[in-house]
Amino acid sequence: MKRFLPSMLIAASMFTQCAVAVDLGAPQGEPVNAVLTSPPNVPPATNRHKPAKVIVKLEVIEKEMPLADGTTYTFWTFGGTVPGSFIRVRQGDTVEFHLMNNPNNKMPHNIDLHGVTGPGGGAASSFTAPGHQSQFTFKALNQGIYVYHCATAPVGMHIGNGMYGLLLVEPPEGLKPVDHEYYVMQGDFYTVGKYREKGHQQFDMQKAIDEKPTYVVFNGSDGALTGDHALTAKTNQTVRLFVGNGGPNLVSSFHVIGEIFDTVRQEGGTVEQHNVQTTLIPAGGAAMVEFHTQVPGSYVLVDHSIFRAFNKGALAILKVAGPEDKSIYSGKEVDSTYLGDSAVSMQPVATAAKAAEAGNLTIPDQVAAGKTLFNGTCSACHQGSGEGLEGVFPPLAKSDYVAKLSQDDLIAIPLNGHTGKLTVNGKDYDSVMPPMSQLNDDEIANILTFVLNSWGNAGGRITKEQVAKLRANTPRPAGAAH
Ligand code: HEC
Ligand SMILES: [Cu+2]
Repeated sequence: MKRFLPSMLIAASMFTQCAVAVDLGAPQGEPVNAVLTSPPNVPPATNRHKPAKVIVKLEVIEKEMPLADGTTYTFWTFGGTVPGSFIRVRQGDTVEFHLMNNPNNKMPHNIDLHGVTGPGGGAASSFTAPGHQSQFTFKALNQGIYVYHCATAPVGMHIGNGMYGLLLVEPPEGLKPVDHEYYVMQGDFYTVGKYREKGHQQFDMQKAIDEKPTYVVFNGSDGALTGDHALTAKTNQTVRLFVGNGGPNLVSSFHVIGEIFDTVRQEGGTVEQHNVQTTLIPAGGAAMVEFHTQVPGSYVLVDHSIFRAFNKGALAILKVAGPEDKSIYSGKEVDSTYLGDSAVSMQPVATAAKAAEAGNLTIPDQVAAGKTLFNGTCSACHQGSGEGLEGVFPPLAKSDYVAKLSQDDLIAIPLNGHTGKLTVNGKDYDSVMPPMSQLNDDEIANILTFVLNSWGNAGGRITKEQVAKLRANTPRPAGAAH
């Protein structure tokens, strides 16, 4: 065995040598137009066995899109999406690249493709003013999964506004066929307003320089891959994720809760690593991960720097459908601990935000939005039914304690927390409710309006102005968020 190992190592290193930069010769046959796809879709395999000339046409579009429900942002995009269009070629292909800068855009842009061998990865040859286009050609010498991004000054701002995507250079023999391929890319965003603050948000340069993102998300927005937009698969299938990290600042500790990666091509390289729980994806890097699905249910994709998942948006869902396999897992859907409010549609929150902006927010709007938010935050303790847990978490349903409180004292509970004795419906509680001041003014207003109008409580309404006033006039306990 001892004598056998070194020869295995030599064989492995010979293999990797064959797999690095190679010129497979001149393109053959008719030029091919590359199929570009929007995330989370991946173009089909090239299924080619000879190098070709591949034409890629990518348009830069500056556009307003949602960053969260009720929150918009002016993204700068490659192909109209964040991340940008997925590009798939084969090792040895000669790529004729056309970059168009939409005439309605305000900024010049260019592209640096990490799969290009040449100064700037194409950046210098692709600098393009609005209403113009540029063209350059490169040969894809190395296989792998590569990030591309804009590299126009200020580079951080262009990347921070969503200008990145993935380029797959298939090995000459192609990738092993799988049942599903998906395109997932993490990015950090910096806004003047707080996380989930409603309305149009501006880029915050100082937060970006300080590397203190407001949002860390997959595929360009909070909830881009949750609810109705979740990724899907069936049991007994193989899933391959192309996972990129656009940054601009953060490194991703990419993890799928409840799955183990059978195979990871770490950093997008050629060496395969097996049986991985969490893979590190650098800013400006990518990985290919593969796993086999056995047990049905919801699998949560996260950046395991976990506050980013639950408080900044870095959370996506893969729904696996199929029959239970009790020999592998006893059953029961992933609980709300891991899903939070992403298990439900956030549409009511967006509806309420729109109504508030238009100046016609109704109590039913607030109740619907508040219910959604309650289920992601308060329900962990007070339960979805509002009944609480006897002796531990007091009920909010028909609470005689809530009924006695002034509106300001009620607002103060989620805003500043509560400690010490209180009696609800004849039962004593002496515990701690942590301040939930990371919630915005409108979120607290909507949650409390929902509580007041649910489960037999007396009704009433809390406005975001009331919450804002109390926030300004009362101190947060030490350690609480703003
Ligand atoms: C981590 C668990 C936890 C979470 C989450 C939580 N609470 Fe509480 N809540 C408590 C506890 C414990 C008390 C009692 C505190 C005490 O004994 O001083 C309490 C008390 C209350 C009370 C007053 C008592 C009553 O039942 O009428 C209200 C109102 C309330 N919480 C509202 C909320 C709202 C709204 C949210 C969500 C924004 C929330 N809580 C989230 C644990 C929690
Ligand atoms: Cu740009």
